[in-house]
Amino acid sequence: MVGASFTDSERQAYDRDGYVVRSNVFSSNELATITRACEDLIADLVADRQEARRHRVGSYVFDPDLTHGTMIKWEGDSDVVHGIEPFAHLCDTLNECASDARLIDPMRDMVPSDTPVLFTEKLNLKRPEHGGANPLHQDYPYWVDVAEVPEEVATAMIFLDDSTLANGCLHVVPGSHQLGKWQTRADGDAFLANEIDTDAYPDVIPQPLEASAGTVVFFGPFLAHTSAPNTSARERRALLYSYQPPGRRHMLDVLRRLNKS
Ligand SMILES: O=C(O)CCC(=O)C(=O)O
Repeated sequence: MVGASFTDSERQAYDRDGYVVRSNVFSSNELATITRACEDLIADLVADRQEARRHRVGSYVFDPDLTHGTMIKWEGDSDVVHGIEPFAHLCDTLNECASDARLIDPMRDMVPSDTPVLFTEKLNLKRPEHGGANPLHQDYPYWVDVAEVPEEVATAMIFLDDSTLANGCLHVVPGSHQLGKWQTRADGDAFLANEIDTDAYPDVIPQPLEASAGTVVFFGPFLAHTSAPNTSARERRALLYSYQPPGRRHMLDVLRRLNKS
């Protein structure tokens, strides 16, 4: 499969469940190249960190690296990186990956444009025995006031490693997108207010979505999803490319504005 739009059954799955899973999209050789680029980028960013300015917001610890135009997320107070966002402007290999037909073709079925472009990119590391949880959330609330039309942003998540229950695989709530925006938390700061208020949904049990390396999961902004900490000795790295129609601001524009203020 070179690129390939959604098949009829994938389209039905996307409408019904809010996500589509494609296995074996990237070969092990491709993953090796991409993973090397990720690790080199992280090593460079961390080596360059002169003055860490960490802010605990919601369930995350953010460190805005305005020189490079990325947000470094740390695992609490440790020196372990949870992830970075955005990154495409920092690495040719990872930027080229974003325009791969295997991501763009399905995106045409998820984003109202024949030429979807990036809104943001996340590299989530979930390191062995350190990688923290991603609380139950929809992407939509995080993007309100950031994306120009947050309901028109969709994501392709590439698994760089086999992801299992032990190393913190993604969990999803099939069909959750059909309810629109879910009730969010009101017991913390403005960032915590993006997370789903799980007390309001006591019967909801997210389903594990174990995936082999090279799998891509495509999902929209209203899919409720979460992942557990990595308690294993194995890496669980993933790239999340989020797309929108062209002509709208990118996350980098938001960070650059922060830099000026
Ligand atoms: O990496 C994961 O398991 C979850 C990623 C996610 O939901 C996010 O970064 O918004």
